[in-house]
Amino acid sequence: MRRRRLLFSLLLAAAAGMGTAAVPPQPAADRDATPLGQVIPAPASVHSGGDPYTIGGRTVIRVPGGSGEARQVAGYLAGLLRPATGFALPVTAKDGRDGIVLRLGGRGAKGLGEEGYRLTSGGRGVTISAARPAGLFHGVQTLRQLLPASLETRSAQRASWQVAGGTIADSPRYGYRGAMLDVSRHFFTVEKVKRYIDQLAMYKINKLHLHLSDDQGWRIAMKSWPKLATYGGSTQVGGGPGGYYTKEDYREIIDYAADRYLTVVPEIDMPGHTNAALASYAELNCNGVAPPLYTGTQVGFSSLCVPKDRTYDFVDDVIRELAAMTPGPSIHIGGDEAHSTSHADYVAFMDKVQPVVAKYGKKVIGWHQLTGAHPAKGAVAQYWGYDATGAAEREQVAAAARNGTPLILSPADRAYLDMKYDKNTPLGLSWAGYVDTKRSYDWDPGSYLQGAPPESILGVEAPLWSETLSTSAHIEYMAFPRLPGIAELGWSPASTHDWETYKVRLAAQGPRWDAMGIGYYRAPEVPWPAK
Ligand code: NGO
Repeated sequence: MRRRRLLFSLLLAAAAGMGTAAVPPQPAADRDATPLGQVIPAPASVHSGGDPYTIGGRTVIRVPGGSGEARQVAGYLAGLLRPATGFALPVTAKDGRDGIVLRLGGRGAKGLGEEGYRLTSGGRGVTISAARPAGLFHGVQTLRQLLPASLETRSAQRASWQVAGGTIADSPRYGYRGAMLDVSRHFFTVEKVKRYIDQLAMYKINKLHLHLSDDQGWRIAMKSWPKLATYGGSTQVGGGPGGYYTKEDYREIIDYAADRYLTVVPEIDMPGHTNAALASYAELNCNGVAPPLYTGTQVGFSSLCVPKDRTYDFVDDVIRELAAMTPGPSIHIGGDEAHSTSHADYVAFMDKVQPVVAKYGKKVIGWHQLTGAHPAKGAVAQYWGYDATGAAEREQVAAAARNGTPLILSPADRAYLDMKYDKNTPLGLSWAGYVDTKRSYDWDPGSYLQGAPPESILGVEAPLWSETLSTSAHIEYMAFPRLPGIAELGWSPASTHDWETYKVRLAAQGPRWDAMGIGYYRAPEVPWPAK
């Protein structure tokens, strides 16, 4: 009898051991539900209380009424939850109060706007309500962060999939919350861009600005000027093979972004930063001679030939083709660092080019140097100055804002993700100084640019220039942990702004990034949990 019992317990122990191998023990941090509101960006309003909801094997995802877009968000949510939980989580159009409910429209959605949502969690389930599918999607990102970090592991995990009880009502401070990727200095494949889009969507970024052309490479196929991509895109910084997006590739990026509620803003930088185009077509040069391709990192040496008519055939063709393949409302025409273009030529060029963008049904965005010309009605300027930017230049931008040119803020010593964190950062640049994680977060877009009315600020954008970056690992090391801070400045009300509490929420993202394979920089000013 005793022997049999011993055998039985030995067998049990062996089985438990096997179980441990297949399903790792639950990490300590996973045992308590994440406090409601412990997410990035900070929600506009949080009321904690009541029972938590635990996602289990019988949980269903409900899309009452089941509009196509809401169903798609439900499918996305199921895709996030199934691998790590191991639950079936069927999506159903049947209404009910239990499980996870994604509810579009109705009373619960009042006052939430285009992107807002309300998340209510209690013993029987979690309901996300929104007026528009984008709101449901953002609510899903909040729900995701309320679940244990091991959710991000792509294989079954043992954890308590608990969502704290209470209500979040949330909508963004700004409509423009962007991230820019420079795919010109180094080319990034469609897969790499998609990976970044997934990361941006987690933090409710809603614009992906693609810097598609520069001295070192032209990255988008143009039927009317084919050599731009095939020749102008054939190299990159350091001399590698470069690359470009076919129209199908570009479409794929746009669709992938749209499924995550990001709009693509394509940029063709003009009249400077154009060596790749000038090298591809001799006729674009004032002297009729094509310069060689360029693989260095200097700026300000190239210019389209402003007096030449052929230049405007080129601009018209490029904008026409780009507008036709871009569903978003805006085209970015660059306009920065035109050091090889006289001021008079710069103004003349912008006077001719902005109407072309309008002719093809798009709105102009330009770097803030555009405010030194005549910004067209409806044009938007993107401010990328920094603390050392002169008062006259700042005032020129502020005056334009007062005169009706809205602004996107990307101060280089705050929002540029390519600036080194400190002197030891192995990647990145430092012309605007070092930008540590606190500095990157600790400013207010509403009052940042003196003299610019708060209502002229459309939002913020975090540019990532790629002179020194060529892999996804490089992108992620520079973007994390700074990107979530810029995302929060774009989304959260100013009243939530507080470094001391933000850094705690930021630290809680670390294990999530570990689970996702994001090699982030462990900024010393953030209290990361031990690995
Ligand atoms: C500047 C410059 C870019 C560089 C970047 C590097 C702008 C708008 N123009 O920003 O060409 O790549 O700095 O930080």
